[in-house]
Amino acid sequence: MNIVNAKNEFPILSQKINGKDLVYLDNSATSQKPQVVIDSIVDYYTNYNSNVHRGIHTLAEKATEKYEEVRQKVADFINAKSVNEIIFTKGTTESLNFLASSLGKNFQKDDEIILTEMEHHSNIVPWQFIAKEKGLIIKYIEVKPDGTLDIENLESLINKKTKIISLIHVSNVLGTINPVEKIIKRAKLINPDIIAIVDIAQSVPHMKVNVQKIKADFVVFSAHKMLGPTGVGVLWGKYDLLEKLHPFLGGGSMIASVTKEKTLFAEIPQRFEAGTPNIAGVIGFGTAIDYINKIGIDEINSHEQHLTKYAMEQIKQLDFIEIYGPNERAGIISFNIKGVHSHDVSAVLDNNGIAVRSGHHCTDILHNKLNINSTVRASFYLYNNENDVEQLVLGLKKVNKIFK
Ligand code: 7TS
Repeated sequence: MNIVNAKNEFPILSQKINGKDLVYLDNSATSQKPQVVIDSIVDYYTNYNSNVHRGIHTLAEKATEKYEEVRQKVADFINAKSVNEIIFTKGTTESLNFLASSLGKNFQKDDEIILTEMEHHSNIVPWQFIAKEKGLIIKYIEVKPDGTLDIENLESLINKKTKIISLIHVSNVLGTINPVEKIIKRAKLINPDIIAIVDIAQSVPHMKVNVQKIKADFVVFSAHKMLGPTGVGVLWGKYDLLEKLHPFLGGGSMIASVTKEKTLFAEIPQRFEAGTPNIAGVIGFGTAIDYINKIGIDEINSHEQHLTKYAMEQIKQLDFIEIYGPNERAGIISFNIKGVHSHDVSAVLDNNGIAVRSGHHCTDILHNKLNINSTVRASFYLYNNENDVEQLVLGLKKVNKIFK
């Protein structure tokens, strides 16, 4: 499969917005879906719609087989040791709520949790819930003005009371690629019992992520950011740690037996997938992984690196723009046009067919730290090309002219 022609395989991208060819640069919010992903969802509903893990009729067996095949695809994609380490959730947000709520059950007053100032709200709010309930202390690894993490004094944040370090791999705002492996190694040197959680929602769609290599105990991510449907996410955990987790949701499918007095749980991963899951979504997610594998994740990464450099070179020359984040970055550029609100920038770009996101991107703490109210964010994926970058730059010049 050829990355240069990839755009043709995403039907949504061929339309015009406000009379202009759509330039979709809001990939960090959600990615577009290739025709094959859409087709696989339609195929499920048209030809074998059925519930999973219960019926023994033909359709139910086919649906179960297709659903379970995806678990193996996910395991292979992130290099999990076993297919039983893959739990399907609704998304990164649910995966993190699950972890905070279940791991938090065993924490005592004054136990500590380490986060970073660049976390998405989904990796902050669930920890604040459990911290309030249990009297825990949350500490933050600070963000430096250049948009990288200040890990020089990491050791001073960690002690024997630290239970969790939960951090983002790639910032969904700054594109910073955090040295998670190094951070986790150093944290565990001080306290080997620390559980390390890595939010790979912004990294795994765009670069090879090997959960063994980054030394994570758990990782979380969402299908919709990697060409898959909304409403599907993953929680991966080391099997021995999953065995110690209390289920987040109770109900059908997650039990071995239920009496009036008590419930015996099913084996993992079923134990953690109560109720009818998003079967069509999981099947579509499997097709998305196949699509990424066909192009090759390294190919996708180098294509995005090229586009990002191309865009940075041109945007840096616009003296009315302030860019945030480090030079070495993933395919995300957040910026402001001096004196213009990000929503106004985004609205004028939209008039020109260009979709970017404006606002705080669910990262209030990061924006406060950088002393900015909001940013405009352009984020790339495999189907973007140099023409998209050129349109963006032209659009920005137009915005500046209007507001000057
Ligand atoms: N973590 C990261 C790094 C993210 O980028 C997002 C979504 C989440 C967690 C939450 O994922 P969800 O699928 O549960 O919503 N990020 C964005 C964004 O940047 N703009 O819209 C969604």
